[in-house]
Amino acid sequence: MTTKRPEFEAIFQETIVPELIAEVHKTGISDNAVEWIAKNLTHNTMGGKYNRGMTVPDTYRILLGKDKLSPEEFKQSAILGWCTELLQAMFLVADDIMDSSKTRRGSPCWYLMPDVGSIAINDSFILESAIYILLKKHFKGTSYYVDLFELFHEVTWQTELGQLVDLLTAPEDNIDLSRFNYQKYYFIVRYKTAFYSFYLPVALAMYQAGIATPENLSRARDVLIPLGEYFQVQDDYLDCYGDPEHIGKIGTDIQDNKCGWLINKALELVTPEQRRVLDENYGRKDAACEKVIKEIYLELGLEAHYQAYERKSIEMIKELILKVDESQGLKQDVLLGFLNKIAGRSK
Ligand code: DMA
Ligand code: MG
Ligand code: MG
Ligand code: MG
Repeated sequence: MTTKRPEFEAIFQETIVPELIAEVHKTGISDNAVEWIAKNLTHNTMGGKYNRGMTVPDTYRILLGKDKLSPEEFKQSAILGWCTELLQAMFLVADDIMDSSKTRRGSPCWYLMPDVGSIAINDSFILESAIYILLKKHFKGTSYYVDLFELFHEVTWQTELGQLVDLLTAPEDNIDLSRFNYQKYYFIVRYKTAFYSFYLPVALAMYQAGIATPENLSRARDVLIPLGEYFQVQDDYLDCYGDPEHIGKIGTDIQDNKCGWLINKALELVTPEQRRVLDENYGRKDAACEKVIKEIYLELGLEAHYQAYERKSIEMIKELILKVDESQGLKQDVLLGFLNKIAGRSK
Protein backbone atom coordinates (compact mmCIF):
# COMPACT_ATOMS: atom_id res chain seq x y z
CA MET A 1 0.00 0.00 0.00
CA THR A 2 1.44 3.34 -1.01
CA THR A 3 1.19 6.40 1.23
CA LYS A 4 -1.98 8.47 0.85
CA ARG A 5 -1.93 12.26 0.90
CA PRO A 6 -4.29 12.69 3.90
CA GLU A 7 -2.26 10.40 6.20
CA PHE A 8 0.95 12.14 5.12
CA GLU A 9 -0.53 15.62 5.58
CA ALA A 10 -1.86 14.63 9.01
CA ILE A 11 1.72 14.13 10.24
CA PHE A 12 2.55 17.67 9.14
CA GLN A 13 -0.46 19.26 10.76
CA GLU A 14 -0.56 17.17 13.93
CA THR A 15 3.17 16.76 14.60
CA ILE A 16 5.51 18.90 12.51
CA VAL A 17 3.83 22.29 12.77
CA PRO A 18 2.93 22.05 16.50
CA GLU A 19 6.46 20.90 17.37
CA LEU A 20 8.16 23.64 15.39
CA ILE A 21 5.81 26.26 16.78
CA ALA A 22 6.48 25.04 20.35
CA GLU A 23 10.19 25.44 19.61
CA VAL A 24 9.63 28.98 18.34
CA HIS A 25 7.54 29.86 21.42
CA LYS A 26 10.42 28.87 23.72
CA THR A 27 12.35 31.92 22.55
CA GLY A 28 9.67 34.29 23.82
CA ILE A 29 9.36 35.78 20.33
CA SER A 30 6.35 38.03 19.59
CA ASP A 31 3.02 36.50 18.62
CA ASN A 32 3.05 38.04 15.16
CA ALA A 33 6.38 36.33 14.45
CA VAL A 34 4.96 32.99 15.58
CA GLU A 35 1.99 33.47 13.29
CA TRP A 36 4.32 34.42 10.44
CA ILE A 37 6.36 31.25 10.84
CA ALA A 38 3.23 29.09 10.98
CA LYS A 39 2.03 30.71 7.75
CA ASN A 40 5.44 30.33 6.10
CA LEU A 41 5.51 26.63 7.02
CA THR A 42 2.03 25.77 5.82
CA HIS A 43 1.88 27.97 2.72
CA ASN A 44 5.24 26.86 1.35
CA THR A 45 5.44 23.23 2.43
CA MET A 46 1.91 21.98 1.78
CA GLY A 47 -0.01 21.69 -1.47
CA GLY A 48 2.57 20.12 -3.77
CA LYS A 49 2.58 16.62 -5.19
CA TYR A 50 4.65 15.19 -2.29
CA ASN A 51 6.47 12.89 -4.75
CA ARG A 52 9.65 13.36 -2.77
CA GLY A 53 8.15 13.29 0.71
CA MET A 54 5.85 10.29 0.36
CA THR A 55 8.65 8.31 -1.28
CA VAL A 56 10.39 8.05 2.11
CA PRO A 57 7.65 5.97 3.84
CA ASP A 58 6.90 4.16 0.56
CA THR A 59 10.55 3.13 0.28
CA TYR A 60 10.90 2.28 3.96
CA ARG A 61 7.87 -0.04 3.77
CA ILE A 62 9.25 -1.90 0.74
CA LEU A 63 12.70 -2.21 2.33
CA LEU A 64 11.18 -3.68 5.50
CA GLY A 65 9.20 -6.10 3.32
CA LYS A 66 5.87 -5.12 4.86
CA ASP A 67 2.41 -4.50 3.41
CA LYS A 68 1.80 -1.77 5.93
CA LEU A 69 3.98 0.14 8.38
CA SER A 70 2.99 0.34 12.03
CA PRO A 71 1.73 3.82 13.02
CA GLU A 72 5.05 4.50 14.78
CA GLU A 73 7.14 3.34 11.80
CA PHE A 74 5.00 5.42 9.46
CA LYS A 75 5.33 8.52 11.62
CA GLN A 76 9.13 8.28 11.86
CA SER A 77 9.59 7.89 8.12
CA ALA A 78 6.93 10.49 7.30
CA ILE A 79 8.92 12.96 9.42
CA LEU A 80 11.94 12.33 7.18
CA GLY A 81 9.58 12.73 4.23
CA TRP A 82 8.51 16.13 5.54
CA CYS A 83 12.16 17.09 6.00
CA THR A 84 12.63 16.54 2.25
CA GLU A 85 9.50 18.62 1.58
CA LEU A 86 10.90 21.40 3.81
CA LEU A 87 14.12 21.34 1.81
CA GLN A 88 12.08 21.53 -1.37
CA ALA A 89 10.03 24.42 0.09
CA MET A 90 13.23 26.28 0.97
CA PHE A 91 14.57 25.88 -2.56
CA LEU A 92 11.29 26.83 -4.25
CA VAL A 93 10.81 30.04 -2.25
CA ALA A 94 14.29 31.15 -3.32
CA ASP A 95 14.02 29.74 -6.86
CA ASP A 96 10.86 31.74 -7.57
CA ILE A 97 12.59 34.97 -6.58
CA MET A 98 15.64 34.17 -8.72
CA ASP A 99 13.51 33.06 -11.71
CA SER A 100 11.06 36.00 -11.41
CA SER A 101 8.22 33.50 -11.37
CA LYS A 102 4.65 34.61 -10.73
CA THR A 103 2.77 31.60 -9.43
CA ARG A 104 3.49 28.37 -7.57
CA ARG A 105 1.02 25.59 -6.74
CA GLY A 106 -1.80 27.77 -8.04
CA SER A 107 -1.10 30.77 -5.74
CA PRO A 108 1.13 33.79 -6.13
CA CYS A 109 4.76 32.92 -5.33
CA TRP A 110 5.53 33.50 -1.65
CA TYR A 111 7.66 36.61 -2.30
CA LEU A 112 4.69 38.13 -4.17
CA MET A 113 2.17 37.48 -1.37
CA PRO A 114 0.90 40.56 0.48
CA ASP A 115 3.47 41.96 2.95
CA VAL A 116 6.10 39.28 2.18
CA GLY A 117 8.52 40.68 -0.43
CA SER A 118 12.17 40.22 0.54
CA ILE A 119 11.23 38.67 3.91
CA ALA A 120 10.85 35.58 1.72
CA ILE A 121 14.65 35.31 1.64
CA ASN A 122 14.83 34.85 5.41
CA ASP A 123 11.72 32.66 5.33
CA SER A 124 13.53 30.24 3.04
CA PHE A 125 16.38 30.03 5.61
CA ILE A 126 13.83 29.28 8.33
CA LEU A 127 12.35 26.45 6.27
CA GLU A 128 15.81 24.92 5.97
CA SER A 129 16.61 25.28 9.68
CA ALA A 130 13.35 23.55 10.56
CA ILE A 131 14.80 20.35 9.05
CA TYR A 132 17.58 20.21 11.64
CA ILE A 133 15.25 20.96 14.53
CA LEU A 134 13.11 17.98 13.50
CA LEU A 135 16.09 15.68 12.97
CA LYS A 136 17.42 16.51 16.43
CA LYS A 137 14.07 16.00 18.06
CA HIS A 138 13.28 12.66 16.46
CA PHE A 139 16.59 11.05 15.47
CA LYS A 140 19.24 12.14 17.97
CA GLY A 141 20.37 8.94 19.63
CA THR A 142 19.81 6.73 16.59
CA SER A 143 22.91 5.11 15.08
CA TYR A 144 22.34 6.99 11.81
CA TYR A 145 21.72 10.53 13.15
CA VAL A 146 25.01 11.89 11.79
CA ASP A 147 24.41 10.17 8.44
CA LEU A 148 21.07 11.97 8.09
CA PHE A 149 22.77 15.26 8.85
CA GLU A 150 25.57 14.69 6.39
CA LEU A 151 23.14 13.58 3.71
CA PHE A 152 21.01 16.72 4.03
CA HIS A 153 24.11 18.89 4.00
CA GLU A 154 25.55 17.13 0.98
CA VAL A 155 22.42 17.33 -1.19
CA THR A 156 21.80 20.94 -0.14
CA TRP A 157 25.31 21.86 -1.26
CA GLN A 158 24.86 19.99 -4.56
CA THR A 159 21.54 21.73 -5.21
CA GLU A 160 23.06 25.13 -4.52
CA LEU A 161 25.86 24.40 -7.01
CA GLY A 162 23.25 23.37 -9.59
CA GLN A 163 21.20 26.51 -8.99
CA LEU A 164 24.37 28.60 -9.33
CA VAL A 165 25.27 27.13 -12.71
CA ASP A 166 21.60 27.37 -13.80
CA LEU A 167 21.72 31.11 -13.06
CA LEU A 168 25.22 31.75 -14.42
CA THR A 169 24.23 30.07 -17.69
CA ALA A 170 21.20 32.37 -17.98
CA PRO A 171 22.51 35.96 -17.75
CA GLU A 172 19.76 38.54 -18.30
CA ASP A 173 21.73 40.97 -20.40
CA ASN A 174 24.15 38.78 -22.32
CA ILE A 175 22.27 36.31 -24.46
CA ASP A 176 24.49 33.90 -26.33
CA LEU A 177 22.90 30.60 -27.31
CA SER A 178 26.24 29.21 -28.45
CA ARG A 179 27.12 28.74 -24.78
CA PHE A 180 24.33 26.18 -24.32
CA ASN A 181 25.07 22.49 -24.72
CA TYR A 182 23.90 19.16 -23.30
CA GLN A 183 27.00 18.74 -21.18
CA LYS A 184 26.21 21.96 -19.30
CA TYR A 185 22.55 21.07 -19.26
CA TYR A 186 23.03 17.68 -17.65
CA PHE A 187 25.40 19.11 -15.04
CA ILE A 188 22.72 21.66 -14.11
CA VAL A 189 19.86 19.17 -13.85
CA ARG A 190 21.83 16.53 -12.00
CA TYR A 191 22.95 19.06 -9.41
CA LYS A 192 19.91 21.31 -9.10
CA THR A 193 17.29 18.55 -9.12
CA ALA A 194 18.37 14.91 -9.16
CA PHE A 195 20.30 14.66 -5.89
CA TYR A 196 17.76 16.26 -3.59
CA SER A 197 14.62 15.10 -5.39
CA PHE A 198 15.51 11.47 -6.09
CA TYR A 199 18.61 10.31 -4.26
CA LEU A 200 17.73 12.03 -0.97
CA PRO A 201 14.32 10.44 -0.21
CA VAL A 202 15.47 6.93 -1.08
CA ALA A 203 18.77 7.27 0.80
CA LEU A 204 16.89 8.52 3.90
CA ALA A 205 14.69 5.42 3.92
CA MET A 206 17.76 3.23 3.37
CA TYR A 207 19.41 4.69 6.47
CA GLN A 208 16.23 4.17 8.42
CA ALA A 209 15.96 0.56 7.26
CA GLY A 210 19.60 -0.09 8.13
CA ILE A 211 20.72 -1.08 4.61
CA ALA A 212 22.62 2.10 3.66
CA THR A 213 25.99 0.52 2.95
CA PRO A 214 28.21 2.47 0.53
CA GLU A 215 27.54 -0.23 -2.11
CA ASN A 216 23.76 -0.07 -1.73
CA LEU A 217 23.78 3.73 -1.77
CA SER A 218 25.79 3.77 -4.95
CA ARG A 219 23.53 1.15 -6.58
CA ALA A 220 20.53 3.34 -5.77
CA ARG A 221 22.25 6.50 -6.95
CA ASP A 222 23.14 4.96 -10.31
CA VAL A 223 19.41 4.69 -11.08
CA LEU A 224 18.10 7.72 -9.21
CA ILE A 225 20.34 10.27 -10.93
CA PRO A 226 19.15 9.31 -14.45
CA LEU A 227 15.61 9.28 -13.06
CA GLY A 228 16.13 12.81 -11.76
CA GLU A 229 17.49 13.93 -15.13
CA TYR A 230 14.36 12.60 -16.82
CA PHE A 231 12.22 14.42 -14.23
CA GLN A 232 13.88 17.78 -14.93
CA VAL A 233 13.50 17.28 -18.70
CA GLN A 234 9.77 16.80 -17.97
CA ASP A 235 9.82 19.99 -15.88
CA ASP A 236 11.43 21.89 -18.76
CA TYR A 237 8.87 20.50 -21.23
CA LEU A 238 5.97 21.42 -18.93
CA ASP A 239 7.39 24.93 -18.46
CA CYS A 240 6.50 25.53 -22.13
CA TYR A 241 3.70 23.05 -22.87
CA GLY A 242 2.04 22.44 -19.47
CA ASP A 243 -1.30 24.06 -18.69
CA PRO A 244 -0.61 26.67 -15.97
CA GLU A 245 -3.97 25.85 -14.36
CA HIS A 246 -2.95 22.21 -14.12
CA ILE A 247 0.73 22.56 -13.17
CA GLY A 248 0.07 25.49 -10.83
CA LYS A 249 2.87 27.65 -12.25
CA ILE A 250 3.46 29.88 -15.27
CA GLY A 251 6.53 28.99 -17.33
CA THR A 252 9.46 31.43 -17.35
CA ASP A 253 12.31 29.52 -19.01
CA ILE A 254 12.24 31.23 -22.44
CA GLN A 255 12.08 34.76 -21.02
CA ASP A 256 14.66 33.85 -18.35
CA ASN A 257 17.23 32.72 -20.96
CA LYS A 258 17.41 29.26 -19.35
CA CYS A 259 19.63 26.49 -20.66
CA GLY A 260 16.70 24.05 -20.71
CA TRP A 261 16.03 20.84 -22.62
CA LEU A 262 13.80 22.41 -25.28
CA ILE A 263 16.25 25.09 -26.38
CA ASN A 264 19.11 22.57 -26.47
CA LYS A 265 16.98 20.26 -28.62
CA ALA A 266 15.98 23.19 -30.85
CA LEU A 267 19.63 24.22 -31.33
CA GLU A 268 20.34 20.69 -32.54
CA LEU A 269 17.60 20.86 -35.20
CA VAL A 270 17.47 24.45 -36.51
CA THR A 271 18.23 25.77 -39.98
CA PRO A 272 20.51 28.85 -40.05
CA GLU A 273 17.43 31.03 -40.61
CA GLN A 274 15.58 29.56 -37.61
CA ARG A 275 18.75 29.94 -35.56
CA ARG A 276 18.81 33.65 -36.35
CA VAL A 277 15.22 33.96 -35.08
CA LEU A 278 16.14 32.10 -31.87
CA ASP A 279 19.14 34.38 -31.34
CA GLU A 280 16.97 37.46 -31.73
CA ASN A 281 14.11 36.36 -29.48
CA TYR A 282 15.33 33.95 -26.77
CA GLY A 283 15.85 35.31 -23.26
CA ARG A 284 13.98 38.59 -23.88
CA LYS A 285 11.61 39.76 -21.14
CA ASP A 286 8.91 40.17 -23.76
CA ALA A 287 5.81 38.04 -24.35
CA ALA A 288 5.92 38.66 -28.12
CA CYS A 289 9.50 37.33 -28.35
CA GLU A 290 8.48 34.32 -26.26
CA LYS A 291 5.67 33.63 -28.73
CA VAL A 292 8.12 33.71 -31.66
CA ILE A 293 10.30 31.13 -29.88
CA LYS A 294 7.27 28.90 -29.32
CA GLU A 295 6.45 29.13 -33.05
CA ILE A 296 9.95 27.91 -33.91
CA TYR A 297 9.54 25.07 -31.40
CA LEU A 298 6.31 24.17 -33.23
CA GLU A 299 8.01 24.23 -36.65
CA LEU A 300 10.70 21.94 -35.27
CA GLY A 301 8.15 19.49 -33.87
CA LEU A 302 9.72 19.63 -30.42
CA GLU A 303 6.72 17.97 -28.77
CA ALA A 304 7.24 14.80 -30.80
CA HIS A 305 10.97 14.88 -30.04
CA TYR A 306 10.12 15.13 -26.35
CA GLN A 307 7.75 12.18 -26.55
CA ALA A 308 10.45 10.11 -28.19
CA TYR A 309 12.92 11.17 -25.49
CA GLU A 310 10.40 10.24 -22.81
CA ARG A 311 9.82 6.74 -24.23
CA LYS A 312 13.55 6.12 -24.50
CA SER A 313 14.25 7.37 -20.97
CA ILE A 314 11.60 5.18 -19.38
CA GLU A 315 12.96 2.20 -21.24
CA MET A 316 16.57 2.97 -20.28
CA ILE A 317 15.69 3.47 -16.60
CA LYS A 318 13.69 0.23 -16.49
CA GLU A 319 16.71 -1.59 -17.87
CA LEU A 320 18.93 -0.04 -15.20
CA ILE A 321 16.46 -1.10 -12.50
CA LEU A 322 16.36 -4.71 -13.72
CA LYS A 323 20.13 -4.90 -13.29
CA VAL A 324 20.11 -3.72 -9.65
CA ASP A 325 21.61 -6.29 -7.25
CA GLU A 326 18.98 -7.10 -4.62
CA SER A 327 21.14 -9.49 -2.61
CA GLN A 328 22.30 -6.83 -0.11
CA GLY A 329 18.85 -5.55 0.87
CA LEU A 330 18.09 -2.94 -1.80
CA LYS A 331 14.86 -3.66 -3.72
CA GLN A 332 14.15 -3.00 -7.39
CA ASP A 333 10.52 -2.24 -6.43
CA VAL A 334 11.70 0.90 -4.60
CA LEU A 335 13.12 2.29 -7.84
CA LEU A 336 10.29 1.00 -10.01
CA GLY A 337 7.77 2.60 -7.64
CA PHE A 338 9.53 5.96 -7.92
CA LEU A 339 9.71 5.69 -11.73
CA ASN A 340 5.99 4.89 -11.89
CA LYS A 341 5.18 8.00 -9.84
CA ILE A 342 6.64 10.28 -12.48
CA ALA A 343 6.56 8.38 -15.81
CA GLY A 344 4.46 10.30 -18.34
CA ARG A 345 3.46 12.97 -15.83
CA SER A 346 1.54 16.05 -16.95
CA LYS A 347 2.13 18.04 -13.73
C1 DMA B 1 14.14 23.70 -10.07
O1 DMA B 1 14.41 24.35 -11.22
C2 DMA B 1 15.25 23.53 -9.13
C3 DMA B 1 15.15 23.83 -7.80
C4 DMA B 1 16.28 23.56 -6.91
C5 DMA B 1 13.94 24.43 -7.20
P1 DMA B 1 13.24 25.18 -11.92
O2 DMA B 1 13.46 26.63 -11.73
O3 DMA B 1 13.06 24.68 -13.31
O4 DMA B 1 11.92 24.76 -11.07
P2 DMA B 1 10.46 25.35 -11.34
O5 DMA B 1 10.12 25.04 -12.78
O6 DMA B 1 9.58 24.57 -10.39
O7 DMA B 1 10.52 26.80 -11.04
MG1 MG C 1 12.05 28.12 -11.24
MG1 MG D 1 15.14 27.79 -11.34
MG1 MG E 1 11.23 24.58 -14.38
